[in-house]
Amino acid sequence: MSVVGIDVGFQNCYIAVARSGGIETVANEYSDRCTPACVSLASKNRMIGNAAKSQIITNFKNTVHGFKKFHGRAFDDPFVQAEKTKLPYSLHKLNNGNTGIKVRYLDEDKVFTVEQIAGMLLTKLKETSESALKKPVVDCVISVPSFFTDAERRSVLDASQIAGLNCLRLINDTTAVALAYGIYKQDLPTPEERPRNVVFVDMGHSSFQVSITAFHKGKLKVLATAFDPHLGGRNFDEAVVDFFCKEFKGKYKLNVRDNPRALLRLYQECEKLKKLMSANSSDLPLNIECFMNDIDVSSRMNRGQFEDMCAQYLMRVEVPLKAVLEQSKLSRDDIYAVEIVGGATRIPAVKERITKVFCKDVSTTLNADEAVARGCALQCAILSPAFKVREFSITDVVPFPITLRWKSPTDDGLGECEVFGKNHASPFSKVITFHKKEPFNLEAFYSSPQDLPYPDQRIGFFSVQNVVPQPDGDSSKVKVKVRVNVHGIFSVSSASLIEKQKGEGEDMQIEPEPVVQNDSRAEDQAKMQVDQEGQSQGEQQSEDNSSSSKEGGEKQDSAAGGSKPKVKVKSIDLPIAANSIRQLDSDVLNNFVEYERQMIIQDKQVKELNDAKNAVEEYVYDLRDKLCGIYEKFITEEDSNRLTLMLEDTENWLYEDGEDQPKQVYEEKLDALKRLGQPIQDRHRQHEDRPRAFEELGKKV
Ligand code: ATP
Ligand code: K
Ligand code: MG
Repeated sequence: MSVVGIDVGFQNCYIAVARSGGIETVANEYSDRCTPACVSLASKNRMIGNAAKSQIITNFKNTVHGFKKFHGRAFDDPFVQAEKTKLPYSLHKLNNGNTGIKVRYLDEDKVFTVEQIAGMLLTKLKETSESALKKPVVDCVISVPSFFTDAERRSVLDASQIAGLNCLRLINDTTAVALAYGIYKQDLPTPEERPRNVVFVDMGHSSFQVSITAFHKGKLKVLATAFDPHLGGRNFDEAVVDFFCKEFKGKYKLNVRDNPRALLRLYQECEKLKKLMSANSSDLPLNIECFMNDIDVSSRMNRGQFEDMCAQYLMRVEVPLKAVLEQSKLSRDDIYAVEIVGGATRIPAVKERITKVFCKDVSTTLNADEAVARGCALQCAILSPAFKVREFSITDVVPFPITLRWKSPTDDGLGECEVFGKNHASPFSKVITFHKKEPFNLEAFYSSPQDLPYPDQRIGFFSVQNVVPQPDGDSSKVKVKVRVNVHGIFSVSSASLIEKQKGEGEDMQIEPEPVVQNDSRAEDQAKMQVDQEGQSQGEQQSEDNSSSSKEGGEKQDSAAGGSKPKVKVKSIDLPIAANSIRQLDSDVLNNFVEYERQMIIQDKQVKELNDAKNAVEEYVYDLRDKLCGIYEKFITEEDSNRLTLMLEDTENWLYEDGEDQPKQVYEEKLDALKRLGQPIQDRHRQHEDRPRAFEELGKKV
């Protein structure tokens, strides 16, 4: 099995793998360790990553980037609608209300889902890791922002499935960073000692995330997370772009915003300028030739001006930092270090704000670009039975409180209860005991909509089926297990009906309120390794603890357990029908998986065809060079002229009739040329080998 960690950024993706030497980040075919989160569709194939990025301006309508935040979002989502006006490509409302991306592909209008586009990107990242590891890659760990809700997380998992990946865990960005920080530390406190509390700050292109994590030897526990989901490097780019748009309007009478190509170019140049300003406080030039209407534009900016125009964004930096500190109930003196990662933390003014809040210099001991991917690979290594890695337990947190509401079709016993509070440990399971005579419905939702960076509070609907009264007409005890799994996704994972045995009746009381308890094994859950299906091993055991001492919270059970021998109870599993918000149908998902496979084949065929065509072209150039160079002495002038003419014909053919031929035609063409070129090459080689042979002979003598 493979050990691969993938950081899918809004702008930049990184891959880390485990090899015998340890964890390393790998480079793609462009020798670049960063793969742009970009997919470009064309009339014959797709380009993904670096190749797609180079199409952003030339093929802007069909080059998709900045799509990470459309995961699990409805087309009518206010965020999607706001982004739509700024995008060079088109969005489209899908039948199920989700966000679709409309492009031209294979000379047809085509609408892809976000999962499909993200799946394409993951296909590329999968291929890159496969060529690094020289074996097929299936298992991996993928990072997501800590503020991603269930719908967003499920959408990322669907994308990974489309790409043929088995995501063992979706791990929060800042938690991956914490793991990359902690696992190699030899001097972490022992269990008896006070923990080492470290703040992790990640500002990427689109978002800002913070966590406080407590470390002990062999384990980390996230205490709290906070975020500004809409603050990142791109806001700073926008501020700079906005400034120059206004300036160029006055200075050159250009309406840059009306010209998508010019605007995209300006974005690229402003991002470069922004990065230069991080290293340089003096006045820096911005020059773009032939920018619009054949006009060259030029201007200047310095760091001071930049900070002024970004003041509104810089102000927002301290908000999550203060919030996370408050939630953790720690004081600044309790903080051991503030580790920063993410490209946008390189902005000096951002660093200053962070330093100010914690009254502590920020540390940059981690690789700002690669730490997330490395943490993902480490988590994958921990989960992989085939890979030996130091034991390290990870306890994450639930980012938003989750409430469960219940209702039976006939009784009016409507009720609700918060099952997971903010910063509750995750993954985690709880058992809720109900007393019901008939099937009932549960509805899960995020209970603090004001903090939710997502417009829909709902998580999912679950109906607990086959519930019947006891033979004596009493309500049955129904135990429902709810959990937040390794991916940070909530579900009602199982339900069982506890059958009352004869003679037990006197002890049974009808509880007016359901009782919520931690699953007896759930506390250990964070310590447990997680298997490939993403379920903790403990959870796979059957639910057989209905009369265990853990049930002491319920009066009747403790009475039964205390004075009499343990009551034998029979537990019957109940089916649950689940319906989650924005969940893709499994049929639809399977079609996407199949379609992705076809597109991969198509891309491969196009690549082979191009390679065959390029081989002809290369041979033509190579042979022509050599005919007037090293081969000159090995061919008569007449033959050389004839061959040169033929090469010229072939070259012309490549641009005319030979522009678009089947692979076989190019292969035959190459063979025909080689038949003529080979004898010359042979004569040349023989000649070259002869003196060497003499030398060898000389040595022997
Ligand atoms: P996200 O985490 O939001 O999904 P991402 O992971 O793709 O996004 P990163 O790769 O961490 O983002 O950071 C990219 C951002 O960092 C871009 O806005 C980029 O311009 C910015 N950036 C990179 N280097 C510098 C620098 N030297 N100075 C200022 N900004 C920089
Ligand atoms: K990244
Ligand atoms: Mg990132």
